[in-house]
Amino acid sequence: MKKNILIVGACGQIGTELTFSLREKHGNEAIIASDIREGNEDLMNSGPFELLDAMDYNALEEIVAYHEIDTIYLMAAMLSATAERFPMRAWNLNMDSLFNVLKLGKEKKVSKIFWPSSIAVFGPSTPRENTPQHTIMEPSTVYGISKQSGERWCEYYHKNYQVDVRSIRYPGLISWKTMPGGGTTDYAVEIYHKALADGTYTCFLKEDTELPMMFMHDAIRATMELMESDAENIKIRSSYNLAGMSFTPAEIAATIKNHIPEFKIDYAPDSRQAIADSWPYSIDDTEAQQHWGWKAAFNLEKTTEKMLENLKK
Ligand code: AKB
Repeated sequence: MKKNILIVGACGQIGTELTFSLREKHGNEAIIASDIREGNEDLMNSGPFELLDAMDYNALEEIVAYHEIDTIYLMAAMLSATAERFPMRAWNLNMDSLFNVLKLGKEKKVSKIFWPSSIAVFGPSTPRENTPQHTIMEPSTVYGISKQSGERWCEYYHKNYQVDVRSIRYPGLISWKTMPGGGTTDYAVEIYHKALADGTYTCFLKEDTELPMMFMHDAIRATMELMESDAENIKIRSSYNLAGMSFTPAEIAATIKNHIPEFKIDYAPDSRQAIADSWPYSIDDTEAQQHWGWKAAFNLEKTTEKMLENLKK
């Protein structure tokens, strides 16, 4: 029986930590990491790795057959800020890679798929406080449009072809092992690096821009819990709202100051401000709690403590 897991986009911010966590749980050899380029030394040395362009269906199909893959986590994507600069490239990457894995699901070449969505599926007309699971969704970014379309396709493949695809709308993710790249929420990682290296940070969002965020440890746990849940618990096949914490740049700066009193922040908002202004302040994740028992563990204070502690090392 096939039992191995393939992570596509394993060298990115989420992929790296997901690879380590799945390897810890299932053993190194059962988790095949893949990406368009090689990752950091720890990742490359911890188990099997394949160079793979997620848009190349034949290469993907070959790896799935060769490694006897049962489950795919598709983590490759172009994020919000970069996608605004390269709209068609973002659309092609984000959609083609999803269609490739959904096709493998439809043809029963894999039995389970994880695909990440984002709070970017919401737009300026969405209620911004405690944004519900089902609400107005008129995303105004290329990334958001691709994620919203992806959600509709996931639900469609589940309903019409019984593909077991599961998804989470990730908020901004905060991690210390791998840097994010090309997102609007990236400031919430950069700020810790700069606070430790220089004692100052110039933020590309305004001080009062509140956004939903989550510590990576919680995000990985949520992803694994969702994937381990019995299929009958997964009642939403588009994507689940998921909440961790919400804060502004001024609030994260204040928690850093508790550890580094001389830390200074200033603000120089750029084009990412408009993207942030179109997203929710906070998320209602009642369905994730009720359907598969989700509960976040990290607040801003705990996140800051862990980030500074690990980055110092
Ligand atoms: C981004 O900022 O683009 C991502 C996201 C919220 O999906 N971190």
